[in-house]
Amino acid sequence: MTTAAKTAPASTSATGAGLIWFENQLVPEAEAKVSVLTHALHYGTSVFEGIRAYETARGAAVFRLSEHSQRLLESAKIMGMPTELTVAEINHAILETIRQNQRQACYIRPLLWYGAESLGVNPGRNRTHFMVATLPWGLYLGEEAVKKGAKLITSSWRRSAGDIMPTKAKAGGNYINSVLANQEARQSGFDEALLLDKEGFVAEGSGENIFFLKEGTLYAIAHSVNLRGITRDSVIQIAKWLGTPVETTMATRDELYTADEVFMVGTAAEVTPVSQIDRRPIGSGQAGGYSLKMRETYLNVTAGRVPEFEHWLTYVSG
Ligand code: PPE
Repeated sequence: MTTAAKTAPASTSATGAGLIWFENQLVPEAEAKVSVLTHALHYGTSVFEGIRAYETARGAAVFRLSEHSQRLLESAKIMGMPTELTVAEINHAILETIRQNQRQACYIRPLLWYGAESLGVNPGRNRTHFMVATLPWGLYLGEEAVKKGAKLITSSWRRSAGDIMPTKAKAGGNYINSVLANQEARQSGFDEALLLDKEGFVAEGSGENIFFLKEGTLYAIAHSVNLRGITRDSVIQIAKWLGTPVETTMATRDELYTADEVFMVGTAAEVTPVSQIDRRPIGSGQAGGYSLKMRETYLNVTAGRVPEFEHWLTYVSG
């Protein structure tokens, strides 16, 4: 891989992405272009990751970098999408993109996609392309949701079933389900959608895994059609370290209504308390004390302030 960077001030792009790793070199966002006949644009045949880098006392650090790169390759494997890329090469591209854009904290979006070599559903003749963008993203669900708790509404869209879509793959096409659910929730005045699976059990948010607290035990929604979230895994480990009993469980929506606290987790959402579901207050109807403590602890972990979890950080400057 080469890293022949062309210089471009971040301000030249609308998204603020600045330099983008495109195939195997860094180019200004305006030059990172694809054909309108790109297979992924027509059929959603892409796989992606969402990763965050945080500012620490030792400079920028990527949170759980290799786990994300590994999941990107697993998503490609599920899709039968050929790639020669290794975890080390993906890590390298990500770290180099952060370095060349001189980011302290950012959201990182790697993507593998089928190109414009051929149109038609059969992807047999399409090549797999690779890019990494770094974006200056702040709070995913807004300041108010973080402080006061997010308002959720059960979506009229069910989470795709595992025999209809490969829900463990972070595949572009899967996200039509999330986009529809999120759009419906937002247009109805809520912060986020709660998606049930086709049996009516709680699956996840449009881009977050769900936890609830009841009588001192923290419950993680069991793996079924939800994404195998890396934040979910981090929160389980942090909760155990805090001495909280943790269980995984299936849950119906009414179990969430009567929980003491509910919160959502994800790379973008980090830890976001939930104050209301389907217009019913959760607990006190405010952001819960445990949820806020978990948010604070998670942000301390990502900032490198908790030695027990420092192994989750990859420092950009090495
Ligand atoms: N469920 C879904 C459907 C999902 O998209 C995410 C991440 C999660 C759970 C949490 O997974 P993890 O990030 O590994 O803890 N959602 C990403 C996409 C957000 C977006 O708008 O794009 C994210 O948080 O980066």
